[in-house]
This record gives sequence, structure tokens and C-alpha cells, in this order.
Amino acid sequence: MFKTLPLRVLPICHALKRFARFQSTSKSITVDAKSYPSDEWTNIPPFILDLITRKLHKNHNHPIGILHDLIKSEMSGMGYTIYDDFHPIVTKYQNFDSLGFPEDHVGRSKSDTYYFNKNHLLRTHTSAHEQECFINSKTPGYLITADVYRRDEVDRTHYPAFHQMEGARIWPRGDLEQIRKDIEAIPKTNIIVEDPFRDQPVTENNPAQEHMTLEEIKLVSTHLKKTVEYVVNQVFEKARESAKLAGSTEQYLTEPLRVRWVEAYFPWTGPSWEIEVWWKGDWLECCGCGVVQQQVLLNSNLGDDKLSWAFGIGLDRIAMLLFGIPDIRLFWTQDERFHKQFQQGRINTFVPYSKYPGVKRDVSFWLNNDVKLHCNDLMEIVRTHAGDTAESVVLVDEFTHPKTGKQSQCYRINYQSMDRNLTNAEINEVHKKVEKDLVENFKIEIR
Ligand code: FA5
Ligand code: MG
Repeated sequence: MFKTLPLRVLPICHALKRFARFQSTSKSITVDAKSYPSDEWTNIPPFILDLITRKLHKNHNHPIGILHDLIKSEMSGMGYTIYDDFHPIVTKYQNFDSLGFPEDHVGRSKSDTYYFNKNHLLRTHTSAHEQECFINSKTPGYLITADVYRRDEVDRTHYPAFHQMEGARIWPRGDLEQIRKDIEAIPKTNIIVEDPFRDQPVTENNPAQEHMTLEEIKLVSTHLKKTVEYVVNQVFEKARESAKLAGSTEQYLTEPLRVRWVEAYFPWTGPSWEIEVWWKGDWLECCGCGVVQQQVLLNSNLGDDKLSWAFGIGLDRIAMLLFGIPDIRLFWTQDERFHKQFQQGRINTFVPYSKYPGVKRDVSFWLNNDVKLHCNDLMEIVRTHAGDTAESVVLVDEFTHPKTGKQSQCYRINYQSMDRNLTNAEINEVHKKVEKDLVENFKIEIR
């Protein structure tokens, strides 16, 4: 187990001053008039608090909002209650315990998740709301869209905040005819599906839940997969239509859409899968899903006579493809030159408005044997001081000194703004702060 890190007292930056909704002191963080006392789990930097007010999925003229609206309208009339307004601060119970995450699951660690304190955190996935929706939803299914947060690496396709859409469907047990009818009712697609598990959903790696019959698993998973395939088809067909309308003649536009199913593991579903979409020469992972574990339904007071599936689609990477957006940070820019390009209900290709050069700086150091530095800690220090000008952070060298046994690491940081030129002087200033933070909080020795 890694050592507990000393609590970093978070600086109050301009982000906090701008929004009166937040207040942060070394003792507590207040959000929307609710105060969360800090403890040894607290690890939320101010730039993350700044993001939780943005609600990009509710902006109808933003690529994330346009994609959200598109899926919502394709699923309307199919029996799903829509939820898109859940607060991002949830309890450890909602995010992990209610879903049966094992105590030692890496997702629970401070290196992966943003904690206000030992009981409250920023949801890491929309599944955190499954239980309340299973309890409250009056329809056979529900859809939840929300911003989710994970401590992660820094690059073109990773940002500490992104968006997911959760779907779920439930049936009373014993009425398999109803599930068959519901499968028939899902609109047909021309999609080409590779699925070695359709007729054999249970394998050694992907076990069944003991209380379910094979027939039940087959029917529930077929309904799940056909629903996900339908959503994926509608989204990508819309993108192809738009590309053709815009005059594109690329070959992929005339080939049928291809998807494949692979086995997966989630603590609260079994069996579980992920779907991947073949898009311009690559398989893209879009969605995790599975047959909901009975324990989740029992926790939701639904008793032991229900059958259910759930899925979670990542919206950001799909939106990057649909709108031709080269860098995930662009979703969060406030620059008008980005926002004026997008309108409600339209999928169009982003036209880059600038390409400002990046400036690379290395930070090389000896690690301290007593203080663990997780790469996500380093990523976050860079983001804290550089904000969105941190374009990428890459570990470029690592070795252990043969005599002293000391460990050395070198990270290369690319500082680049999407909106303007950065000066050498300001980058030097930021880079110095990154080094100072590492020295003070992780006791490293700069080489
Ligand atoms: C989940 O988050 C599960 N909650 C999904 C689920 C729901 C499973 C219901 C079973 C039942 P995962 O961590 O794989 O799973 O993320 C789901 C999707 O979110 C991924 O397929 C991907 O499209 C997207 N995603 C995950 N991490 C990132 C990231 N760092 N940046 C952008 N998108 C991401
Ligand atoms: Mg995954």
C-alpha cells in the first residue's frame, strides 16, 4: 500500500474568486452552500472545482450538448426517463459501495479519484446514480447524462473531466415474452456486428449470475446489445450524413458501419462487455455494459424478481470524432472562435482557428524513497500551475542508479495554448512553480 501523502493546502486561485459558489480553506471546501470538511483524503485542486459549473452536456450549441440531444431524441418514446441534472458531488457509497466495488479496487484510490473528504467525492462515472434511478424511475428504463471526473494523464484524448450517458432497463422476472417483444421493437440497423458471445454470453472469463437461467441472460443481453448498437448506429449515421452533405467523398462514408463486442469486467454487472466501433481505420472503445448484478437491484429495494441491464457511453471521444475536434481540451475553451462554429442539432467539422507553437520543458529528478509520487500526482501539479496550457506530459526516461539504488525520472511537458502565443518568460515562471511544488510536497531532488 502506498503511504498517505501530506495534505496539500490548496491555494485559492482566481477560479475560486470568480465563482462565489466555491470557497476553499485548509479546513473545508464549500460548494453550493454545502460545506465539506477536509481530511487526509482531500485532493481536489481549484481548477477542477471551476469545471463543475460548466454543464457542457446541457449547452445545446456545444458539441457535447448536441451529441447528448441527438441520443436523447433517438431514444425518445422507447420507455426511458431522462435525468441530466444530478449534482457531481456524490458519496463513496453511491460511487462505489452501492455497486459492489471491492475494497481494494484501484478506482477507490486517491491517485485515481477526486475526494472532498473520506465520504464525499466527484463521481467517476454516471453509474453512481444507478441506485437512485432504479428506486425512483417510473418507466421501464432510464437515461442519465452527466459530467464525470477522474485523475488521469494529460494528453490529446484525456482530460480530468468528461461526460457519460448511462442507460438501464428493467423487467419483472417470469415474463420472457415481454423481453422478446421489446427486442423486436428496437429499430433495425444495417450495422455489421462481430459478436462471438451473442449466442454464448457466458464464458469462463465472463461468468453468469447464479440465479439467472441461460435463456434469461441471452434475452436480456440481446436487448442490451441491440439497444447499444441502435444508439451507436444513429449517432454515426448522422455523422456520415453530415459529412456527405458537406461534400466529403471519403471511402468510409460508403462502407457499412462495423462494430465488435469484447468481454469486460465491471463489479456490478455480469456478464459484462464493451462495444468498439471501427472508425477511419481504428477500433474505438465507446461503451461498457452488462447484465446488472442482483445485489444492486436488492440494494434498490426492487426485490429478487427483476432482470436488468445497464450501459455507460463515453460522449467526449465520440464527439471528437463526429465534429473533427483534435484536442479534448477544446471542449472546455471559452474562446468564441470555437463556440460560434456549433449550432443546435447540427454535426459539422470543426475548423481550427489557430495553431500556436508548443514549448517543451523537461523536469528530471531523483525520487524520495519515503514519499510516493504517483504519475497522476505529477500530472495534477502541472495542471494546477499550467491550467489548460498543459498540452501533454510524458514520462520520457526512468532508471535506477546502479550504486546508490536511487530512482530517477524525467517528464517532458509540452506547454501550448489553444488561444494565444505563450512567452518564454511566462513558461519559465510556470515551470519553476511545478518544480518547486514537486520539491516541497514530494521531497524530490531536481537533477
Ligand atoms: C464505466 O465508467 C462504467 N460506469 C460503464 C458501465 C455502466 C458499465 C453500466 C456497466 C454498466 P469505463 O471506465 O470503461 O466504464 O468508461 C465508459 C466509457 O467512458 C468508455 O468506454 C469511454 O468511452 C469513456 N471514457 C472512459 N475514460 C475516459 C477518459 N479518460 N476520457 C474520455 N472518455 C473516457
Ligand atoms: Mg473501459
